[in-house]
Amino acid sequence: MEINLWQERALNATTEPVKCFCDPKTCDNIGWCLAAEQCYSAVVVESYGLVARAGCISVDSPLQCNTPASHNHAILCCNTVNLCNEFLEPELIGGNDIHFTNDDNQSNLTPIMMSIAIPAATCVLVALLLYLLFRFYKRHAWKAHKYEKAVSSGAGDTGTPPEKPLGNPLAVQYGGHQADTSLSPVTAGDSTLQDLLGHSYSSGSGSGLPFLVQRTVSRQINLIDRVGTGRYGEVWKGSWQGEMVAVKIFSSRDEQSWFRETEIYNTVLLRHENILGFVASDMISRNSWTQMWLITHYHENGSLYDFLNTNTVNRDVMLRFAQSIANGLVHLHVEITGTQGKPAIAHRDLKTRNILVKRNLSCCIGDLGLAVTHRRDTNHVDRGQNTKVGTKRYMAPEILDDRLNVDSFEEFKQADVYAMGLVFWEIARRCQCSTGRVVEYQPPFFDQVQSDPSFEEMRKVVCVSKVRPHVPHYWTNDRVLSQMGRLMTECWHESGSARLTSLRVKKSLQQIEPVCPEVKLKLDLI
Ligand code: C9U
Repeated sequence: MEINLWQERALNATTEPVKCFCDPKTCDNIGWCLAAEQCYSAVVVESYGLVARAGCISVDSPLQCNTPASHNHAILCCNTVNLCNEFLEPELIGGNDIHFTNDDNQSNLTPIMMSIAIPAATCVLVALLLYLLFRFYKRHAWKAHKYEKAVSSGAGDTGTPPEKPLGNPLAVQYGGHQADTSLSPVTAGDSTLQDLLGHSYSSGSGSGLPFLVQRTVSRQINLIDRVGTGRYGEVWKGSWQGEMVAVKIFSSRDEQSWFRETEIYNTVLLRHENILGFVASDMISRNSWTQMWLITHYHENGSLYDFLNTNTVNRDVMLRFAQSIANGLVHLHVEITGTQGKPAIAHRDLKTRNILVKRNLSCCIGDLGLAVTHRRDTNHVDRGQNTKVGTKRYMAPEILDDRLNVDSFEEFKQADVYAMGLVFWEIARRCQCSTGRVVEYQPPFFDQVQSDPSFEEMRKVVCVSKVRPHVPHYWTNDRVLSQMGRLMTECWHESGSARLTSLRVKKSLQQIEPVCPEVKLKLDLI
């Protein structure tokens, strides 16, 4: 006769102490225990969840059989047959929604895992926070270091920059609100920019004011109108103590240009009527980002590009523009020795957008963010750290086909003269002169390449097809226009060494007779 498990257990119950099913943890993984009296099965609510317990009851057990089911534990006991508690299922009061689990390993793991996971996650978070703080600090410290280098390398500095920004940088407000300068240690008093710049000029510093004065001035500026925006950032018309200034706020992608321009203006004495007049340079921290400002004289006529787009010119204005640009370029290109001297500078991004038209209708050259300097005694070409390249449309053939020797300063100057030739062409197209004809403004190679041409596009046009801007035949009908036409062709010669030098261009332009010399005299007085 076959007997089943229950019958076997029932038989055992009469002869031996009852054998109870026991959860492995309590019974060292044996799975059973021998009870003098009772087996139990219980559900207990622990802090980490519900656990099922099973085993043998003794007098000193924390669980006893006669306790009624409650909301935090329930127990059922038996002693009828061996392992009688295996399938007992006690229920908590109101515990229908509570999941009954028998997985002791899992329930024991939960608190262990939590005790590891929470501190680990906290550590990771703290580490991440420290890393971000470190990066933020490093970035600012690095910028500040470069700023100090760029700004304070000029002689005549009145001190080292303080640890905290002077004044309240956040108080420089957009839209014409007055900046809070109450904390500024350097007061500009009733001085005009002219007074301040005149003093710094004679004190032998670079082109700018002493470092702390630059900061003070920049933080007293009200930004009035945005007059330009582009990849470089923004240009604002601003006012300082009632005087107009131009503020270029560099985009973060172009911060190298700000460093370079700040460095050049602060180390080189660059006061010249045909170079955009420098006022101050500043780095302003706002929350988590930094604004880089370059403050210059303001010219209400805007850039030569703006001017030619909306105006035509007569022969005298054309000549005036060309002569002043050549004068500015000569001043950059020449090295002057002595205490008031300057290194030779090549611009590397000459174009109508970087030339400003002054009220007296002469021009001045701005944007020295790419400039390279050269000193004859050491024959050292200093290209700065800027990885930016010039404007492709204005690049000389030797740049486009990568032949330019970057250790040769002469070649940088020749590339500037090529760009100046293109600028002359843009101006001459807008001169009716005595021909009775004038054409709309167009940039160089407008008929060859798209807007924002690629390097390769320009190379094909300028180096492979050897195209140059068209010099119209009707220009030969005018004495000044035809001379201008000849001059520009000599600026954009294929071979850099065959081009005129900027000094030669300047002298050639001086030899062209103005149509109305008295107008020139009047304009010179403005
Ligand atoms: C965008 C080219 N640019 C112009 C100026 C500057 N870049 C600049 C360069 N370095 C430092 C500071 C500024 C600049 N602009 C002016 N004046 C100005 C006046 C009117 C306009 C533009 C510029 N208009 C643009 C077209 N719409 C009407 C107004 N002065 C000095 C430098």
